[in-house]
Amino acid sequence: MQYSLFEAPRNEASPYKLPLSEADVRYFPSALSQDDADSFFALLKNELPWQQDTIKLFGKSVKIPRLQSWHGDPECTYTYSNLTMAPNPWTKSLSSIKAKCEALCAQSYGTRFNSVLANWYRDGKDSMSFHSDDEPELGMNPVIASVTLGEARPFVFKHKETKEKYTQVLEHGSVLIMAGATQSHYVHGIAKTAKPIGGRINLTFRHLIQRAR
Ligand SMILES: O=C(O)CCC(=O)C(=O)O
Repeated sequence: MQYSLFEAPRNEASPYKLPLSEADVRYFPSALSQDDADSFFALLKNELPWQQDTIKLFGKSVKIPRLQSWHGDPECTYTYSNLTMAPNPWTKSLSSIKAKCEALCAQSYGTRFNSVLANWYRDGKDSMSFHSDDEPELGMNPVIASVTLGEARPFVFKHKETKEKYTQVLEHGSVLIMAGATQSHYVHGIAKTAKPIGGRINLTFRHLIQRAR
């Protein structure tokens, strides 16, 4: 059977493979049921210790345009843009969503996640600038599972050389899995919008490699 972009199968077992060259990105629109997605959104919004971190950009300290919370196994300290984050412990909801993401990854990648970056986009003014998830502690060709709860937002991929862009709207209860050479060839981000929109929680589950000290 053939599906157009807007009729992609909405069942968790059959992801939509994004048409990106030199990348492996799979989108599961309804990975979580509507009820689970609604209750995880309400729970995480209240239970995570959200904070607005400051990063160094061109030598200047700037507040990032969103709130975030880093969680993981005790050894999973993470550094990006000169910001070092010690992990908060797993909560019951985060562990349960992690298990769901691992199940989606089981057949193709067998990835076990040991950490998650939670992002809270309060409204359309909050955003994430273009970047790749290519920190050394993620290793070569990392598998990253990205969960959306709340307001749907366009997620844009931009090829590092051709500058070609591709947009996938990430919906409430969806999971996007980025794998293979995706991070080597693309940057990704979430743009600001002037539209009056609601809040969105994004969870990016990662596997950090522990290096010998
Ligand atoms: O909110 C999103 O979907 C993007 C999150 C992201 O790119 C990241 O945490 O590295």
